[in-house]
Amino acid sequence: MLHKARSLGLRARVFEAGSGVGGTWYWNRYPGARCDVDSLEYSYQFDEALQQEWKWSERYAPQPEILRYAEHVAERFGLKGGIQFNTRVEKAAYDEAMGRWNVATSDGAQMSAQFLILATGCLSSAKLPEIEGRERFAGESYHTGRWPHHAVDFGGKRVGVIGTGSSAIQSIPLIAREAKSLTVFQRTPTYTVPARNRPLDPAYEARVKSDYAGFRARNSRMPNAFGSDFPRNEASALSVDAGNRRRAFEERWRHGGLPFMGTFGDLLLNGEANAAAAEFVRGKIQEIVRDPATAARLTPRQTIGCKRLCVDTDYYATFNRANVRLVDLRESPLEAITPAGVRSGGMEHAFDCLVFATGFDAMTGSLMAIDIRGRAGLALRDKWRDGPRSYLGLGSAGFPNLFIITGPGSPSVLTNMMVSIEQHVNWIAGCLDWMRSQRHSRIEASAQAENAWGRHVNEVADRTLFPTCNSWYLGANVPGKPRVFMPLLGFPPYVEKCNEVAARGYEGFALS
Ligand code: NA7
Repeated sequence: MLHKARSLGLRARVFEAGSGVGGTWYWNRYPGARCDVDSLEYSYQFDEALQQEWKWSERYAPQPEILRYAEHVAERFGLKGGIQFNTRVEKAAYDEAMGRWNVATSDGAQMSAQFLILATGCLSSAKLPEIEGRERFAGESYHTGRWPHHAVDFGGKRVGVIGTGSSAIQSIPLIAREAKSLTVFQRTPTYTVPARNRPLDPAYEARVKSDYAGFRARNSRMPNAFGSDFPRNEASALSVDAGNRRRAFEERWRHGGLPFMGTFGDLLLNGEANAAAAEFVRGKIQEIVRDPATAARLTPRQTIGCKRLCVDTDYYATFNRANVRLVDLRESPLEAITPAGVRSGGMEHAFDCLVFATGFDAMTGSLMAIDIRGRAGLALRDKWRDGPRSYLGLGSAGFPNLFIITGPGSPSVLTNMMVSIEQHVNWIAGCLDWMRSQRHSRIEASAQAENAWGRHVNEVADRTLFPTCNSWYLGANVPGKPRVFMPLLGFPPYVEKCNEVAARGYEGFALS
C-alpha cells in the first residue's frame, strides 16, 4: 500500500507495532511455522522483475524465508524510511470539520491524515486462554503467535502444548524431537492432511516463470485464489461409487496440502459428501497412530474443513513416539495453570515450558484494539458490538475515508492472502486516484449498501456447511464474541463486484 500510494504521488506514513516488516511472518516464529499455499503463489505479483528474480527453496516456504522475502521487498522498493516501527496506533478519530483523521500513537505523537488505511491483519491479535493462574507459572511460557526472536531450546525439557490448531500441528512434531517429554492438551481434535513439502522443482519453477502473468490470472479465477494447477473437481462426491471416491481422496492425500478439500465440488455443501471425506481422514488416523486409545482421541467427529483444514508433516505419527502424550480435555478439563504446570481432570502435569498454541481473536481483534471514532464520535467497537458491519469488507458507514485491507466481509482468510491483499491495495489506490481526478475529498460507505452486503455475506455462508461448527471464522473461539461468519466465500465474484462498484463511480459509497 505504501509503494502504491507513493507511486500515485501521495504522501503516506506506515505505523507498525513490530520492529520489522513481515506481519504474520514477523510474529509467528515458532518451530515449523510455514505457509500452506505454494511459494510461487504466496508472493507479490505487482512487479514482474521481483517475481522472476526471487527464488523460493521449497514447495511451501518456511517462516524465515518468507520474512527474508518481506525484508527484501521493503529494501528493494525503498519502503523502510516510510515505516515507523515499534509504534502502535492507539486512537484514530475523524474530524468532520477538517475532513481528516487524527491519529494518536503509543510514542505519544499525534498527527492527521486525509485517509486512514487499516492493514492490521486478520490473525494478529494473539489469544491466550482464559485459565486461572496463567501468570503464576514458574517456567518459560510462549504463545506461538508472539514467539521470541531468539531460538528456544527445548532440549532435555518437559514441554506442554495447549491447542491443536494449525500452529500446534506445525510445531508439535519438531518440539517432540527436541524435548525430553511433550504433553499435548487437546480440546477439539483436528483434521490435518500431509503437506508433502519438498524442495521446489526447478522444472516447475521454470514453467511457472515462463508465463507468470498467465499463472497468476488462472489462480485468480479459483474460488480461493490459488491452486489452478490442481483445481477443484466440480463433480459431487455422491456421483461416484465408494471405490472411486476412495481413489480420488487417496490421490489428493498423496498430492498433499489444502487441495484435498477440492477432491469433490460439494465437500463443504453437502453433509453426506463431507462425511465421506471425513471418514477417509479418520481411516488414515487409525492407520498411522499405533495406540488405539490415542488414535480414538485424535479422531475428529465434526465436519471436515469447517474449521480451517490443517496441513502437517508427521503430526499424527508424532503420537507414536514414547516421549509424547495426549491429554483429552473433554475427558480431563483444563482447571488451572499452576506454578509447576497444568492441572486438568484433577491431575497436575509438571512442565519446564508451556506453549500456548491457542490462536487469535481473528479478523476483528486488531481493529477493535484501536479506539476508532468516526462521524459524531461513533466508536467502531460500539458499531460492531453485534458483529462486524462493512461494505465489501473495505469500508464502514459512519467512518469516512477509512479503508480496511482484507477486512471482515471480504474473502481474506478463505483465500491466498497475498492475492487478496494486493486486490484490496489496487482497489483502494484506484479509488484514491479517481477521487483526486474528480475533486472529491470524502468517501463513505452508505448504510444501505452495507446492510445489503452483510445479508449477502451471510446468505453465501448459509448455503455451505461453514456455519455448522465452532470456528474462528465465526468468532466462536473467543468467549462472548458475537457468532457471525466474517469472511466472504468466493474470490472471483467478489473481485467482479469490486470492479463493478468502481466502474459505476463507487456505487454504494457517498462521495463529496
Ligand atoms: P487456531 O486454529 O484457532 O487453534 C487454536 C487451538 O487452541 C485450538 O485447538 C483450540 O481448541 C485451542 N484452544 C483455544 N483456547 C483454548 C482453551 N482455553 N483451552 C484449550 N484449548 C484451547 O489457532 P492457530 O494459531 O493454530 O491457527 C490460526 C490460523 O493461523 C490457522 O487457521 C491458519 O490460517 C494460520 P478448539 O478447537 O477451540 O476447541
